[in-house]
Amino acid sequence: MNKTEIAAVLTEIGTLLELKGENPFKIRAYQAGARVVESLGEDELTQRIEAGTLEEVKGIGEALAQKITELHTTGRLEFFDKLAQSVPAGLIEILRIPGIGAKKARTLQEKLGIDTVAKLRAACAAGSVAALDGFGEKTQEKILEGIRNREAYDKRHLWLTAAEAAAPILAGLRKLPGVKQVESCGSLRRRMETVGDLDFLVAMTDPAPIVGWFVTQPAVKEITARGETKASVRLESGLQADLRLVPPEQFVFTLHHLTGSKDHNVQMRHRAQQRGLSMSEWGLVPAAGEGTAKEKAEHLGRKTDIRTEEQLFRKLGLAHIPPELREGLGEIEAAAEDALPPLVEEGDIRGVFHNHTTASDGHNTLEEMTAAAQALGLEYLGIADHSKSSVQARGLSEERLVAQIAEIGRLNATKKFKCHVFTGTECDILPDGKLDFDAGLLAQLDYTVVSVHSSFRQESAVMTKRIIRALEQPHVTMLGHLTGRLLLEREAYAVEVDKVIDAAIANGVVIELNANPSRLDLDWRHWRKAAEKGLLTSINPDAHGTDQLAYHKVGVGAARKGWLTKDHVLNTRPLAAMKKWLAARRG
Ligand code: DGT
Ligand code: CA
Ligand code: CA
Ligand code: ZN
Repeated sequence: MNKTEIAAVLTEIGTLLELKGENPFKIRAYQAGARVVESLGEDELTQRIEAGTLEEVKGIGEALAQKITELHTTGRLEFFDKLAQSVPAGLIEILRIPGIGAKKARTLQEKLGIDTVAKLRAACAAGSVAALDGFGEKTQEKILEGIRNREAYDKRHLWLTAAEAAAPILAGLRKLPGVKQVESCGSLRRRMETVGDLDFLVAMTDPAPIVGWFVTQPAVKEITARGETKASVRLESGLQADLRLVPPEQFVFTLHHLTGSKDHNVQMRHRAQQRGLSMSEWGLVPAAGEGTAKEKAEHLGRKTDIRTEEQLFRKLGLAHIPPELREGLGEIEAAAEDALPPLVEEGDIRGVFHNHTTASDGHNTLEEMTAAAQALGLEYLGIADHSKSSVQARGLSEERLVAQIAEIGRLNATKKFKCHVFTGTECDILPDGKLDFDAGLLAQLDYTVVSVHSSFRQESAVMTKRIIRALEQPHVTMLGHLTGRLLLEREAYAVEVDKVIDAAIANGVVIELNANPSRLDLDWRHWRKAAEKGLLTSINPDAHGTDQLAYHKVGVGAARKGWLTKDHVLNTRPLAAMKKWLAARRG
């Protein structure tokens, strides 16, 4: 962590201690410590930590020095994590509302029993906050406004929504005169499932016209900050966007820094330090010698021979780490051993399973879907309309499914499309783990996806048994959206994911990576381990219309975050191999 981050943690420790009514001297020690750290030079801090002379600084005792060192080197502090856990999460959230410090938060809790933002909003609406000593009407109004703003600003956005908002801005920036390189960094570049804000980076020779162009884009609703080489705006959707402008020779360093993640950056800086280097958004410079990292970088300036991220990683003895893997989850260790996997790519996808038509709740007919899949260059399209128990989705009865199998057979026979259509179903897993269709019918299909669409509130053990029972039935090819989560809308249902993964492997069942941008289920965080155990996935768009077939590209991003290679993904197989695989699976 850098000094600003460390100071912020120390300040927060002070606030949490105050909230808990701890000894005022202790509280003040942290608050003062934060100010001292902030006043140190970044390099001085690093040097003192390395030399063990932090305690010589006035205002930093032994305990504080230890904590600062832990934060600086590991980016974490156990003491802080435990302290934060001991305070109700709602109270910590309340503290983040402007105008509420520890003292006010304690009063609210003691007098009105308020320990969540929701309770605080209700109390403000009822006027009981204004009636408290030391609050009043004005404070109450300010708190309400703070809550409303936080709700708007805190909202995260689906990756695809953010990517679509970024695309025209990226394209526009690339066309401006004097612009050398443009990239969107941050969580968008790392393909996180949700994005907090956009981070644009531009290498240029003249900043003025670029900032001017950025803040006057049609999608911009409000300019929140504007400087010579940076600007921040809020777009109509509520999404915020930052712009940073740097000289061309600095681009690669800022690109890496702004791509993150924070954890990855902390580990990279640590690796640089071990090599006597200081790594920052300014450059990669020798740690020794006079001057700040920024000054040194400017001094070295154009003499640096590092122009690409490849070269930057190589300088630290690392293979190139794709942005998707930069989460501080072992990618640096793997890159050091040249053991990063060759990640699956969009172009590897040969066809897509789990798609709906107007027969159930899709918006397009079988032929429209097939034409669209072909236009995307896909060799095959797997249809999987809902089964009869999903009444709200117009699930197919046995008769209608049999008719659809015949219809698909006729379509394939006409050879009207080069794209082959596989027959399938998205068959409900009933609350007891039985399937909505019997084995005889499933045996007539090319493939079967089984999914949970009801009784979401079952206890975890019941849900887990239910799903595993379904996986043990004959003719089950894939498990659909394992956890049922809808990003930013609905939590996953309670289920023991690891047990389900083991059961899928044991039964030769594929677990889908549902590529709908609101699902991305199973989550990327599970895939590395699951694939190592031998689990196979299929990246399924779950398209309910022709415009959603390309969702598989969003899924590829999540698969890459999960360290998956082409071999881990079933639908990278060409048509002939796919037919063979499905036939063998059917037995
Ligand atoms: P988001 O926007 O919440 O979805 O996530 P990010 O990763 O895009 O985070 P953001 O926009 O706050 O910052 C972009 C990147 O810049 C972040 O991934 C790492 C780097 N960065 C920003 N602030 C800090 C910081 O205080 N310390 C460190 N080490 N890196 C930072
Ligand atoms: Ca961001
Ligand atoms: Ca940002
Ligand atoms: Zn479904």
